[in-house]
Formats: sequence, structure tokens, C-alpha cells
Amino acid sequence: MRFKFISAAEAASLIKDGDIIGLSGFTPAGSPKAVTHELARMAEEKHARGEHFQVGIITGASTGDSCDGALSRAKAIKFRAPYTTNTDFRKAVNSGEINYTDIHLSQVAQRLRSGFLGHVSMAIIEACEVTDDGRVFLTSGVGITPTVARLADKIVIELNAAHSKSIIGMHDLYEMERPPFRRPIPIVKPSDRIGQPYIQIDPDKVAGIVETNIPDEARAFHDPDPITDKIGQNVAEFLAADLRKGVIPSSFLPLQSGVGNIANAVLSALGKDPSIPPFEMYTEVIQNSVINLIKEGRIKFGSTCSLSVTNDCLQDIYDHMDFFRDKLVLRPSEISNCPEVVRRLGVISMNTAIEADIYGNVNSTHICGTKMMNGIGGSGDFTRSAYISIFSCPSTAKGGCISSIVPMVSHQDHSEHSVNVIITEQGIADLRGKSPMERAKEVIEHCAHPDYKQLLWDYLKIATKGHTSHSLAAALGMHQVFLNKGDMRLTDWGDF
Ligand code: 0RQ
Repeated sequence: MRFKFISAAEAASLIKDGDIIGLSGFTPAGSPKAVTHELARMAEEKHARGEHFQVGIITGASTGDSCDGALSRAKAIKFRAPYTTNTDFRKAVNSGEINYTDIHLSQVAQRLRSGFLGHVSMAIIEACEVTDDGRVFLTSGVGITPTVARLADKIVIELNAAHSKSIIGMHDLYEMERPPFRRPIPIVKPSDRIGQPYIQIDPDKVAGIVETNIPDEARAFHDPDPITDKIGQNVAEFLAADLRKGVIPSSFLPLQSGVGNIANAVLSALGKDPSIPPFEMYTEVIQNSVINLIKEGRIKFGSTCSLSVTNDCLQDIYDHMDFFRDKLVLRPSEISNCPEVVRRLGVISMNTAIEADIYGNVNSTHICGTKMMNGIGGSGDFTRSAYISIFSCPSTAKGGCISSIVPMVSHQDHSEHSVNVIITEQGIADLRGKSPMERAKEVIEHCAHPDYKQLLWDYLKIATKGHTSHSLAAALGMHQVFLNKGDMRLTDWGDF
């Protein structure tokens, strides 16, 4: 082979203080794991010697603990974009240690190409195969890999034997041109292929190949519980009703589904509902429930940016590639999440909210308006352009002390103009075509937990009347009471 093999420590030593690093993968799937771990160790040694050492990290989405966790604990991250789910990273962001830029995932590659995010010094790319002429075959997640590989000064490849080469051929890799040379993205159905199964890199930029054998740092899911089961059933019931009315065509429309426990449970419930015909997915993450439904014939095809599944599930895919090969495609995030394609295909988006307000605005990212949870991820890419946009969440959090339905969201990621439907285990609020006051009645009546219904009705009584009635003094009162007394149920509107 023309490239030299180097250790992860040697690769890390090529990274200098202040460098910006671009990583392959999307969620822990397909993210490099060895070099970032060594980078964290190197940073700790430098810090112990009193040297300054911090880098910028740009990825497709979240990563695993060997990146966001290890580098946060080592205090080695100066700047990070666009999404993470790591607990130690979250603590460092919320204490002001890390500058975090939370970006719509479809826009990261474009912002990199346009220079908005600085210059990428090194791309670290996980691959299952690389050829002397610079063809790189990726693994379980794509993200921004084609773009960072092209823009970076140097490339390090983590050749990871934990991934089967049987995945070769599943990727469809395509990079958009910069305006004004951009052309329509020629995808008219989820299974359309428009690119190549590998990325072509400049072989002269390869600083070395690091051989690894490390599985994806996949997260396990909570088992569905009565609340998530009921949310899933309500989503299925809503879609089945729209199908009966002809609002959704009988052939159905492609679905997008977010990450996390709720999304996993919603898809399981949809798969079990016999009134929903077999469907396709145009989405950014495929979790375990989708793979099970493909095996059962309930999902016909999945277009995604990553296989964010548990390791046993990924091995199952690798072991049965003859079955899965024509049922899955892995795309870069600017294509998997492309609003142009989402609008054309009529994708039905299903994402999870932290909280929603009575008028249909949604907070996906901030706890009590200040503390970052994960980030907006791809939820905005899909919601704004969806044929029908759905947000679901349990009606309460933290043992009932927090209502997920509030008078005004404490941070807004998705506005009333984009959000069509809110679903909790209590029921379904269909907001389409309704005025703000009609929406408020729908949300309180159908989505709020019984412990909070009267409190929300009473809020409307104290609100100053208008197109969208509010009491500016009390709109965030339930949040303030939670912060002061630990339970939103103790809210007394007379105090505001
Ligand atoms: O806390 O972890 O301490 O138990 O938030 O909530 O109910 O387990 O739900 O795992 O589905 O995550 C919105 C965070 C939901 C996720 C969010 C607390 C709750 C729990 C997790 P614990 P659940 P999920 C495509 C789409 C934004 C990005 C996105 C997310 C924890 O779905 O990050 O949509 N979405 N991407 O107790 C205080 C509230 C709360 C609350 C929940 N109102 N107040 N805490 N919690 N509601 C994928 C990608 O982009 C890659």
C-alpha cells in the first residue's frame, strides 16, 4: 500500500493547538474513535506541563465518548459544532467552558465550504477499506465526510476492522456545488442513487492510516414503557386517520424519525399498526426499531445518514447484507436532510420535543430556557419542509414536576408556523389551519397532563387578549416556580 501506517498517538501528535478538526460519522456511528482518544491524552499531558492546547471539532452530528466525552474531560475543546449528546460535554457547555454552535445538520457542509466555520486542518475519517488511488469506503455513518475530506489540509484514516467490508456499496456519496453553480438534487424517491459508493480523496493529503478494531460506541435504548407505547399508538392513530381521509395517499409517504427513546418507541408502534401500510423512510438516523421493521417487511426502504443501532443490530445487518443491501442507502447529511428533497418527497417528520407551548411553538434543545440538552440536530431540516410535521413527548417530565406543555416555550427551535401536530400520551393536538386561540384549546384539551390542565386554562384567563393572548409577566411563570420550588404544580398565577 502507498500510505504509511501510523499509531493513533502519532496521528494525534500532528494536531496543533488551535487546529480545527473535521470528523467522519453521524452520531457515534462511523465516528473515528482512536485518534480523538489519544488527542485527549496528549492534551492532558500538555496541560500538566502548563502548555495551552485546545482544538475545534466539527462533525456530522454527535460522536461517542472517545471523542466528545474524552476531549471534554481533558478540557481540550475550544469550539464545537453542530450537535452532541455527551453528558460531560453538556456539563462543559453549560458551565461556559466550551463554545458550542448548534447548527441545522443539513447546513454544516455548506457552512464549511463557505468558510463560516474556519479552516479545517485535519480530517479524521473512519473507513473499512482504502485503495492506493484514494478511494475511501466509509462505515456506518457519513455526516460531512465528503466535504471535510476535500477541504482539510491533511487526512488521517482510521481503518477499522470492527466494520465489515460487506457494507461497501451501501453508500451514495454526493457533494453539492457552491451557489451559483448548484443544481437540483435529482432524488425523486427515497431509494434513488445520485453519487458514488466511495469518496475520492487526494492521496497526497493522507498523513497516515491508523489500524483499529473498535466497535461503534452505540447507546442502548430504554425499553418502551406504557407512556412511550401510548405516544406511539397516538402517532399511529393520527397517521391512520389522515390515511383514511385521503390526506395521506394510500401508498403512504416517507417518514423521518428523530433520535432517542421516544422516537424508537414511536416507530415500533407504527410498525405494529395494521392500518399503516408498509412504508419508506427518508431520514437521518436509523435506529434498531427500523431494522426490525425492515426484517418484518413493514418498512420497504430506508434512506439515512447513519445506522445508529446497537452493535448486535449492526452485526446482524453485516451478517445479512444480501437481504439489507437493496433496502438501505447511506447519504451525506446535506442530502439525507436536504430541505429541497424533504419538500419534494412529502416527508412526514416525527421529532421529539423537550416542551411545547399552547400555541404550537416547540423547544427541542434547552432545559428551562438556559441549559443545553443536545442540540437541534436535524429536527429543523425536516420540520420546516415536511408534508406533515409532528412533535411528540411525554406530557410531563421529572416525575410530574415539569409540564411539557407550557404557556410559552422557554426557548424556541420550531415555531407555530412549522409545527402541525403535537402528540403526548394524553392525546393528539392537530394544529393545522387553526388560529392561535383554537390551537391553545386543542393543545390544553388533548395534550396537557390532567395535573396541569386547569393551570393552563387559568393562564388564558389572566392573559392579555390579542391574536396570541399572553401575560408577559406570567408566560414563563411555571418555569420560574419549578426553579424556585422544584414543582410546576405549585404555580399560583396570583403571584405574577
Ligand atoms: O432526562 O436523561 O435525566 O432521564 O430529557 O428525555 O424523555 O428520555 O426522550 O431520549 O427521546 O430525548 C428532545 C432530548 C428527547 C431528543 C430530546 C429530560 C428527560 C430525560 C431525555 P434524563 P426522554 P429522548 C434527529 C432529530 C433534539 C434533536 C432532534 C433531542 C431527557 O429527542 O435531543 O430532534 N432532540 N434531532 O427527563 C426538563 C423538560 C424535559 C426534560 C425531557 N421539559 N424539562 N427535562 N426532559 N423533557 C436526530 C439527529 O439530529 C441526529
